[in-house]
Parts: sequence; structure tokens; C-alpha cells
Amino acid sequence: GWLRYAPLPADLLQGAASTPTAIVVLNSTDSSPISIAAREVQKGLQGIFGKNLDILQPSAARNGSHVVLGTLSAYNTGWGNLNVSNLAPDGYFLSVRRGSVSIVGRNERGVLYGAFAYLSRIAQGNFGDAQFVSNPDAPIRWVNEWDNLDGTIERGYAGPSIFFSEGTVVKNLTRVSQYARLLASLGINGLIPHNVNANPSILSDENIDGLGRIADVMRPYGVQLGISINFASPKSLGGLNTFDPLDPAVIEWWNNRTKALYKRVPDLGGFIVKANSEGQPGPLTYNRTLADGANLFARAVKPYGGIIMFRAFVYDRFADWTVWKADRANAAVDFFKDLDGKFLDNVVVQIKYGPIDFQVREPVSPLFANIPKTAVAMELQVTQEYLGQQSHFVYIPPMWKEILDFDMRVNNKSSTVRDIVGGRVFGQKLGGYAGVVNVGTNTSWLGHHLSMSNLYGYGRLAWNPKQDAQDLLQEWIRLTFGFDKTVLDTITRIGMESWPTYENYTGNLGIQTLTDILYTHYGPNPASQDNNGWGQWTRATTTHIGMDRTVKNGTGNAGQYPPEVATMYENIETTPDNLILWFHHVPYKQRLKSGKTVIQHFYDAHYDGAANTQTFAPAWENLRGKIDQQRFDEVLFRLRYQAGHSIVWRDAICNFYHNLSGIPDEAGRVGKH
Ligand code: GCW
Repeated sequence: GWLRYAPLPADLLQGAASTPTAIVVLNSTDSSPISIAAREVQKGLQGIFGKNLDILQPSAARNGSHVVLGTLSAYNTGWGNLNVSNLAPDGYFLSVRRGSVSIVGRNERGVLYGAFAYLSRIAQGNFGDAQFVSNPDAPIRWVNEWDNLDGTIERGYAGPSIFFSEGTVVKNLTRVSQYARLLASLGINGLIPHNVNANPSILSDENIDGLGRIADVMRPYGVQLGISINFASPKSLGGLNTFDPLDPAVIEWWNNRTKALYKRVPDLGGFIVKANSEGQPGPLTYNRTLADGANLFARAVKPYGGIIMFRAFVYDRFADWTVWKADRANAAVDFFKDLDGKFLDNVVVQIKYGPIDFQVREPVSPLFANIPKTAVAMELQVTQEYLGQQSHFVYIPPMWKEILDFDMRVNNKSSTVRDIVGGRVFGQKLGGYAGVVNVGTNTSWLGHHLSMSNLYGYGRLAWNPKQDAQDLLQEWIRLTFGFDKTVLDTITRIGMESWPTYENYTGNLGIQTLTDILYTHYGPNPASQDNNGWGQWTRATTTHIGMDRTVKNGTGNAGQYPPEVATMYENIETTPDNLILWFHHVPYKQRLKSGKTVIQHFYDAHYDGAANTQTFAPAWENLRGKIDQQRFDEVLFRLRYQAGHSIVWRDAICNFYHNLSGIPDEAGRVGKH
């Protein structure tokens, strides 16, 4: 990954006026985040400067330039006097004065985060003095992995699981510890290893012990374990004849399993629950509410300080497509709005960023503005399920930024989505981010070297969503590939153009990705969207296309947003072009604000997108010799593939709508092949 600590080029090294002479650890036990921080600093300075520094107790520290590591209380009892009242949990204070460095955390994790921040600065050749406090934007900064007990990974594109194999936790957890290190370097503080489509046997005694081993390996990195549970477990695993959340035997069963879990993992973060979604069992089976289901677990983990991440991804996958007003995009608000205020205070509703499912373009989910009394987290997808599955490269943070920066205008006041998720708009203590990553055993972690920029961007945005997507990309490039200007410029260009380019050659104007949605979620298959119960409809006919989500004539979805936003989406004149087909059912010849018709935009965008994709591989080829051969070759292979597949996409989509509408391409390209 990005933790290479490569030697700096000579010209950059000159900037280092003086370097530290020793590392001083103020409070530490052998396997705590602080001792990891000390060893990490040692390793980093060794790699970057070629200097081997001792790690000393305070009593052994002599004069010189030290990197001092400790919690605020340890610092102020034994070392100095630091007044940083604004230091939040997990936050750090970093002071660099030439070679003298202080890294102080509110807690041990904060020290580790500060150490990584310091190393990231010098690894990027930044030796300037600094003094600042950095606090995380939200307390929940988790990753979800969708690994199954048999070692497969749902929507994973980099080989089998690093956590599980043959029904149980793998013996050798070295890769898990390396992963925890990567996550810690971004400030990620929680991980759920097991698929939300959960196998009840995850809670067997043997697996609880295995999960305990995973937690043991991640704990020094400050990464808490969370567990994904199957709602029907009391019946399928426990042998009861019910899993009704209000049944006393069911409650007792969960309390006992929870006790066993916390006995093995005393600092367990909590549970994630996918209930009544895509065939998963849940409380609705017994006519109980989703809140009854969430609160069952909330009560069980409460005595131990745990939280429940309850997923809002609840919808009817057997919806009736002949009903004009039916709309999967309405489901989350329909299910959750009336439950607002009914969830216990350790429940967090985990909401995908858009109302459907990780498409190339979606408006933000209206649910974020509809449950003010409930803590919420935003679910983002690092694994590129609908975005080319790491066979294509799409740098996603620019898309996440549009969502996070979007102003919901709650009560007609500025209320960005990032402020809602950070708990500030509605005064929630809990809140934050869940990124679905799905790393595998492939040494590149995600299958495509460049896709690691998405994991990097996710973690950095979860820490501070105000950061700029291009800045984050360039940080990542310097840390991952070094300082060559051509390398920086080339990957920056490919990265920043990748999402708009992918959108161009897949689904435009908010029509969704147009990939196959029935099986693979890969490759073009616009016909698969309609005439089935999944609800990802485009309503494409021979004359019209798009979902009418207006209140006046459609599904009413626009009306789920706060009034100012609702008005914007209700009216075609004020709906941005890039979401016009999300909210409106229009003739193919409808004029966009750009002046083009919808259909001509489809044709042009696909030709532009595929043409731009052809430029990526040749640009990459210019980097030959500037980065190591293996990564050069592996990325080139995928960029060439992507170039070819973008043409497949272009022709499939253009021909499909050309055949359907019969409207010729003004440039005469479509239908000629
Ligand atoms: O995007 C869809 C995926 C499913 C996934 C589901 C979910 C884990 O295609 O594979 O199931 O979402 O988020 O629950």
C-alpha cells in the first residue's frame, strides 16, 4: 500500500534541516497502539532517512531531538505541560520543531494516528515546522468486509478472504495485521470481517474464538472488531422454534451469545444487521418493527458499551414494475421515517449514499434528512462493484465529495450531508462512515493497484470530509509511487477523469450504471434494468426514458427531500442534467440544459468516454522505467483491458437505445458497426 517509507530523493532530503535522534515513549505496554506507533516511527525514519533510532523510556532520554509519543495525560504528568483542551477522542496534537517532534493523543489510538500523520508528512518530503490539533469528524470510521466463512467474498475482486476459509477463521492472520496497519494509518477504528448476508455459524463457539483471534491481531492498531449477525440465528443455530425479537427465549439466546462474544472480545464494537433485505430474515417476519429488531441487539450490547449498525437497505425485491408509482428509491424513508425516535441511543442507522445501490450517479439518499432523532452513518463502497469491479479504474472520492458536500437545506438552513453524518445538524453523538472494502489475498489488496487510492480516499474523508479529492489522490500518489512529476501528473489526470469518463461510457444523466443487474453487476446490460422486481427501472420505451419521481405525476420520491431540494428535483427546469432521468420521464428528444437532446447526449457521451479511455494506457506507458516493472505491467494490462471494454460498453449502450428509439445519431456513428 502507501506505507512504503521509500528513501527520499536527494533534493528533497536537503529540506530536512535536522532529523530526530531518538524516539521517546511516555506510556506503553508491549502491544498497545503507542508501542506500535513507536515502532512505526522507527521503521519510517529508517526507510526514509536510513537512520536507526532507539526507542527509549523517558528516564533514558538524553539531550537531542526526540520524537515524543504519549497520551495527553502521560505527557502532562511526566514530560511537559501541554494545553490542548480541544483534543477529541482519537484526535492528536502534532508539533514539529525542526527535528523535535511531539505526538500527543487524547487516547492511545490518537497517538498512533498522530504518528502516521507525522510519517506521511516526511514521506512526502514535508519537513516544515508545524503545530496543530487534528480531530476526527465523526466517531464511527469503520470498514465492512463482505467475506463469507467459506473464504469467498461477495463483490470481492482480489482473490479469496484474508479472514476465513472452510467455515472458520484462518490460522495465519499476518495479512489481517497488515491490513489493520493500513487502516490505522487512515484513522479507521472498526472492522467487520463477515458479510452482511451473514452465516449464522459465525456465532458458533469455534468461530467466536476465531473472531477473538482477529480482534487480538487488530487491537494494537486501534481497530475494533464488529460482528455481522443473521437475524434468524436463534432458530437456525440455537435450535429455538422462533426468532421473534420480542420472544423471551430469543432475547435470552441473544444475551447469552453476546455474553460469550464479549467474554472473548471485551472491546467488541458491536453488531451490524442486514434485516428484511434481499431475502434476509428480520423482525417483519413476526410483524415486529425494524426498531424492535434493532433494539433487541442494542439492549444486548448496551452493558458492554457496544453499538448496533442497523442497515437501511430494506426494500421489496419483488416490486411490481407495472405500477407507475412504485419506487424502490422510496423504500428507506417509507420504512424508517416513522421509526424515528424509536431506536435506542446506541443504534446507528447505516444508509447507503444513494437511494438505490452504489450506482455511478445517484442523488443523496433522502433518508439522511428524515430521521433527525436517530444516529446515522453513511455507507460508501470502496470495492468497485458497479464501477467496473477493479477491471476498470474509477477513482471514487470525487463522487463521494459531491454527496458529502450536498446541502440538504433542512429547515431551509445550510445542512450539508457531511454535517448530518458528523452528527452536527441534528445534535447526534454517534455517527460516521462505513466503507465496504472487500480486500482479498491478492498482494495488491484490491486487484488493481490504482484502486487502492479509493481505500486511501475513503479513510481520509471519513477522518475529514472537507478535504479535496484531488489533494488526497496526490498524497496517495506520492506515498505510493514517489515524486516523479510525470508520474504525479499522469495518475492525477487518469484518476480525476476516471469517474466522469466511466459515467460517460456507462449510464448517463442519472439513468443508473446500466450494467447487468441480475447476476454479475458487470458489463453493459441495459435491458436487465426493467420488467423485473428489483426496482432499478429506467422505464425506457420506444419514445421515452427515465423514472418520473415527481410528486405531481410520479412516485413522489422528490417530495422525500426537504422543501428547497424537493422543489429543485420536482421541476425539470431546475433538475441538474446529470440527474434528469433519475427524476423525470422524458422523450428521447427532450432538450437538456446543455442544448443537446437526451438521446444525442447518450451517443456523444459514450463516444467521448470510450475515446478518453483509449488515452489512459498510452499515458501510463510513458511511465515505463519511472515506477517498478511489476506494478507498471499490472496496471498497464488493466488499463488496456479497460480501453477495449469501454468500446464494448459504448456500442452496447448506443445500439440498444438506437434500436429502441430509432433516432439516428447526428454524427452518424451509431448503427454503422
Ligand atoms: O449492492 C448489493 C450487492 C449485494 C449486497 C447488497 C447489500 C451484500 O449486489 O451483493 O449484499 O447490495 O448491500 O446488502
